[in-house]
Formats: sequence, structure tokens, C-alpha cells
Amino acid sequence: MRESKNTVMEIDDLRIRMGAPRRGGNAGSQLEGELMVADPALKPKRPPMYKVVLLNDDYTPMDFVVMVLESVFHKEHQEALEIMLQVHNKGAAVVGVFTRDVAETKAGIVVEHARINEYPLQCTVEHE
Ligand code: TYC
Repeated sequence: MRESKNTVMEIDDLRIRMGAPRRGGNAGSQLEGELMVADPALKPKRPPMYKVVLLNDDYTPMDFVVMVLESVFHKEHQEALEIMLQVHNKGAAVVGVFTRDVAETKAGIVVEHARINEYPLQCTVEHE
């Protein structure tokens, strides 16, 4: 009985020295003496980000583009106007950078809204 208790204690001691995760405790870290060290492999990373790009065309009304920039991308009127003119003059502009799901949802809303109104407005998503 005493022997088996000693064996268990030795195993626990070995686990601690080897830095194995403790039951109910220190997952994601290693014990080095008294110091808890975070496992770099488990450190939260920033998600990949995606640019939403608005493209120019000859038919979508300027007012419609400004309205889209205000309603979908929460731009103030003046900034929406400037972005719209940038797209109109240069052919394209990045209107925002988001996680993949958000970028694709916003681009989808823009295109769907344009199609309902029979405008050819294009909005694409690009990995940063
Ligand atoms: N070029 C369009 C026009 O002259 C305006 C426009 C601006 C269209 C931006 C699309 O993404 C766009 N009516």
C-alpha cells in the first residue's frame, strides 16, 4: 500500500519535471520549476484579413455607390463620396479590411443589392 503511493508520487513528480500537462490544470503551458511558460503553439494568433475592393463600371449611379458605402461599410457621407470618386477615377479602391466571413458577407450584400437594382456593380474580396 505504502509502496504504490510512493510510485504514484514519483510519477507525478516526473510529470512535473517533464512539463506534462497537469490533470485539470495547466494545459497550454509547461512547468519549469516554479515558472509557468506559455506554449507558443497555443498562443492565439490574429486571423488572416481580407480586403473588400469596389470596382468601377459605367452604369451604376454615383449616388447608389455612396449609399452602399454608408450603409454596408458605415462610412460618413464625405468619406463615402471620396471613396466613390476614387473608384470612379482610378478603377478600384479598397473599402475595408475584415476577417474572411465578414469581408465575403459585405461583398455579397453589395452585389446582391446592386443586382436587385439591376446595376452591374462589382465588389471583390482579396487576401491581404
Ligand atoms: N462610374 C460610375 C458612373 O459614372 C460611378 C461608379 C463609381 C460606379 C464607383 C461604380 O464602384 C463604382 N456613374
